[in-house]
Amino acid sequence: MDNCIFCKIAAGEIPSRKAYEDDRVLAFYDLEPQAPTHILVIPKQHIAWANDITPENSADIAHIFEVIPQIAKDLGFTDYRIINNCGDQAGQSVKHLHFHVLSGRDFTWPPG
Ligand code: DGP
Repeated sequence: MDNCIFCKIAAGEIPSRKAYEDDRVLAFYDLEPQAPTHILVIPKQHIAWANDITPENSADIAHIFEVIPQIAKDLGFTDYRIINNCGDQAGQSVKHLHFHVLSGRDFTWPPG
């Protein structure tokens, strides 16, 4: 999608530090890490937010949740937090669906 920064990262038009890539999914390190390890996992196809997950595209989202444990295993961590911010009030700043995977420190519950 035009003017989507994460589409441009997925297409290789904007550089990123990749943690994992296949034909449907890209994982790359967040520019503003909130934990010692902070990775963003995105579907390569443009899905704006979690509200746009449908039966037609949900296989790629399921695939993301298969990929995340593989990334954790490859990077050598077992404990992590997965976050999806859906919408402005939830703090979604980039309107391309992404899952934050954070690891390497303690996390509080409930989140702020
Ligand atoms: P959110 O606030 O949930 O929409 O998270 C967006 C995240 O994306 C935020 O933690 C910063 C990160 N980010 C924004 N632009 C870039 C970029 O160009 N490259 C990388 N690696 N991360 C980015």
